[in-house]
Amino acid sequence: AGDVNPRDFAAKMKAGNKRLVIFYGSQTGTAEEYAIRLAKEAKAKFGLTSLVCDPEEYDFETLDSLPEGAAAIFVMASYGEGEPTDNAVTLLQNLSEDSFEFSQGSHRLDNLKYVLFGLGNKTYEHYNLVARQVDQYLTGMGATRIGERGEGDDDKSMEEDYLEWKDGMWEAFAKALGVEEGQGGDT
Ligand code: FMN
Repeated sequence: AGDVNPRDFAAKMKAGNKRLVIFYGSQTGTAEEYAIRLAKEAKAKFGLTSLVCDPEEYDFETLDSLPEGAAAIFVMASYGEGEPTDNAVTLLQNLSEDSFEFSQGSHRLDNLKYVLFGLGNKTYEHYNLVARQVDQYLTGMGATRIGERGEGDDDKSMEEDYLEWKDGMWEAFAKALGVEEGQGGDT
């Protein structure tokens, strides 16, 4: 007993009693910082602890078997021609393949609830494309997004965009998970 596959985030969540898993697609650390902030807010507001994950270090076939009452958060930056960050290439590949298989009925994510915040820059042609793709893939496999998809613009207003998005998201989150504010811990 106690042997948890280090690449199995769902098993780690169960072992650590965590109801949130937060993945960040990040090249220079901004998305990772927002991932950590979301984890801290979930703890402060609802007393929920999170597993914050570099997607490169995990496998995704357990995305449909999170613990009861759990949710996933994706914080995804876009690069190049709307490409994923290096650490999110495999995640995007997995999601797009599954999404394709789903169209033939093989892989469903009906039980998955997810929150999504994208990081981009409006001076690029493919603004926030990775977050939009993740949204499309997950929804296509039957997953349910919690609240609106957030999109931050690093050219002008990343922080404002985040602040404008997060309160409505947490409200929707509380409803979706059946938790209440004020159950927070000491952070
Ligand atoms: N944002 C977009 O929305 N679309 C892009 O195609 C895009 N390409 C980028 C290419 C480069 C070389 C750089 C530096 C930024 C690009 N961005 C693009 C903006 C980044 O997504 C944004 O700065 C983000 O905050 C970076 O997050 P990170 O620090 O977690 O890597």
